[in-house]
Amino acid sequence: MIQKKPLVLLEMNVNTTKIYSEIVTAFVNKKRLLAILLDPDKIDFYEIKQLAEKINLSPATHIFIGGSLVFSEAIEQLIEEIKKLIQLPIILFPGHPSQIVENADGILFLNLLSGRNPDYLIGHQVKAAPVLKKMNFEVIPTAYLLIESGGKTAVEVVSKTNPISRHDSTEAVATAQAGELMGNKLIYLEAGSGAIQSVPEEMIQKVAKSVAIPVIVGGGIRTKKALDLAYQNGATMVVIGTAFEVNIEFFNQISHD
Ligand code: 1GP
Repeated sequence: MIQKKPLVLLEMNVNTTKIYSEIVTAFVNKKRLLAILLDPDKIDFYEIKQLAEKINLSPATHIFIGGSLVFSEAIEQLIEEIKKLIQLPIILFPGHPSQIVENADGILFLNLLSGRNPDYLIGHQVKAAPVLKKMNFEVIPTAYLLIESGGKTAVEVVSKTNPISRHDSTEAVATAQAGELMGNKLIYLEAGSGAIQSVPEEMIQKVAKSVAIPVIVGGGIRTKKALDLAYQNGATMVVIGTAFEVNIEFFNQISHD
């Protein structure tokens, strides 16, 4: 006999694809999405108001929260403060299952497919899954591909994985396609936070053409030109963190076309 799902579970599944639906709409309509990455370790809580004002005046569409080393209390507190000042969707971009907190709007459920470390392919996901199933927020499975960027990045060190060579678009395409076929809903091409070189244009273009799901590009984007090129080559969303941390006036440079 087929058991009926309790109503409460059905209700939990309603409205849990809003963030992804909006990303797909942008993908279909070739609209540009911009996520600002906030790392609780690097943010001065006294300057949040000024930061929020800049974000509210910028073309930013999403806030990503995460970092390689931060703990959940700091993340929860940062989200609480930001929610008072900014209306944008807040998405967890976790480096570890311990960074999952309930007051975000959603989470990128990352699968580090460029690497061969089982912890980042399935271990952390197994730890996180029971926690996420109890939470009523959106979980977006994301194929996460680390791309060589001219130096060792925090993701490389923490995950103990090798990035895909920046000259090997064939490997990047095959990995992205495997990610799509495994059921991931997004491809994230990551050069690493503070990367010396961002993901090569040609690689973005080849990957974006090879899959039917939106591509996110991040890491080392510091100029309006690099931002525009990422979109022109097929990125639906670009993620920027360091450029704003180093120079808050960078918001002014990207605010007007
Ligand atoms: C890192 O892709 C993001 O995960 C953003 O990188 O800090 O270099 O902008 P940056």
